[in-house]
Amino acid sequence: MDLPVISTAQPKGGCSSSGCGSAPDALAHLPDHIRLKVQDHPCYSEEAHHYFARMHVAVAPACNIQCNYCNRKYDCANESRPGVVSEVLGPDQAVKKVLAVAANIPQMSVLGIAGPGDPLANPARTFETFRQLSDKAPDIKLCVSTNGLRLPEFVDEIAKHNIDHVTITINCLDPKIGAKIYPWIYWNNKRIRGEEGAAILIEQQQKGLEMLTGRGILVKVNSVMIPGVNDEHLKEVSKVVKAKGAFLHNVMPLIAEEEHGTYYGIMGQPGPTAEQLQALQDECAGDMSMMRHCRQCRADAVGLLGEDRGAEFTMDKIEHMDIDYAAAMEKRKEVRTALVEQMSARRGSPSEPAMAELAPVGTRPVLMAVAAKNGLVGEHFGHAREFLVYEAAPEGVRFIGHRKVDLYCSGLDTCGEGDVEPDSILDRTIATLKGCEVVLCSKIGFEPWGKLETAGIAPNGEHALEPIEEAVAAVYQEMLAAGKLSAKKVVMLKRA
Ligand code: CLF
Ligand code: SF4
Repeated sequence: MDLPVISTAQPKGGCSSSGCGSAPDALAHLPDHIRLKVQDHPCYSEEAHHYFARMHVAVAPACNIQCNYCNRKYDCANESRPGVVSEVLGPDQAVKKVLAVAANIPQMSVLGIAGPGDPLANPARTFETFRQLSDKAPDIKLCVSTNGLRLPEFVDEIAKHNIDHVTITINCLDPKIGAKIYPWIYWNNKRIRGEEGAAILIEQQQKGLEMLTGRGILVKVNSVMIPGVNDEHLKEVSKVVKAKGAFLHNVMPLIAEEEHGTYYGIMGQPGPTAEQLQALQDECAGDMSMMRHCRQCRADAVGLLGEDRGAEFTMDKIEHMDIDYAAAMEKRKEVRTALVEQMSARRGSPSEPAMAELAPVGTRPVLMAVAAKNGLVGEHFGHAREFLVYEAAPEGVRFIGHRKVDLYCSGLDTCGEGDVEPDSILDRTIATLKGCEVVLCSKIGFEPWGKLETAGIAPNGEHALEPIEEAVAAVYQEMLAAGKLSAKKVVMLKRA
């Protein structure tokens, strides 16, 4: 039976995305040369991740340490989630793939090497890939992620290839804690276990961090939050790495399922709940900028964060692509310039009201989930594979994180009608959105609308194609006007 689809509002004006004090220009305080480096890096700038894509090439199979959250069958869990395996490429294949992707996805601004093992445990493969790319595709930013064990040794090489962004995974500063995370490291041709191995790793990581920041290379620190092991300690880590010049701290949740075959998975070590993760990120944020939009992507990811277009660029497809990279670079330049202008136009809208106008001080905050596309409320509820969660409060709108869901609907227009997947998918989505009071999307079907309402989550399609922060701020003000923000709502978050 065809059920009516609840229509959405047409795009409309209003205050800018940064309006209502919602998304202050987080890069505004930076010197120009740093802002230029991060404004189109989807990991280093939260704003940029709505517009610019990254890709990884899996050229680095070996690793020189063992983490208790890692199973070597899978990608490096420091920079990707366990459970997915990448096809390892040689440098020539990797370069071919990067050029093909860059020509086809002009908004792809960054090439990262992040696994499937540790890039600096595979220096020849890693640096040959970077060497060729800095020569053939100088318009692509180069990025590397490492456990840091061999970092001091390769700082010169990193600088030589113009690699301006380095991620070090630092889970602790204390070897006693380190011994609970790293059973061994491989160092000077020997396996070194326990606290002794952890102490060497920590020393190398800190030394590498200081050497990189000393040369003006931007460093992001990733930390895996392991409840009961390093969660309290990560506040100290945040302080120390900031003092040493790290640009950003990314606290990621431990993912440990028994089926991944990792030590923590088998031992039943729990990961943090969404509430625990947010609380720790907020505590660390007092000291430095926090990354909250990490998708723990795989070592061969392609596309915007949260999407994976890898299947379009398998080696057999690339073999048949004829790439004119000089022409592609022209096109890339046009597209990327237009995107930067679009971002800056949205930030500078004259309609931006003062922060204090969003709601009277003391008004309770509200969590809202957004089915997003390109920085807009642009996705149908049933087509969303993830929802971005924002908190609206009197002082503005801030991004909190994302929650992954299964695809509810595969139809192009029906969005939850006709070809509806089993109710269980919708029930799981609703459970995942627990704590959110509103879900914003471009379109939603009658059935999910009713179920969301019953679960106490108000569906809202009235702000379709508006910039996200603007839409969230508008809904918050509508709730205020309707008297819905006076009562205290107890928000319980569950792990997404
Ligand atoms: Fe890749 Fe990492 Fe560079 Fe980004 S990913 S090497 S800094 S280009 Fe980004 Fe992916 Fe999170 Fe990494 S979302 S896992 S932080
Ligand atoms: Fe696994 Fe990465 Fe740790 Fe190496 S550094 S053991 S690949 S998670």
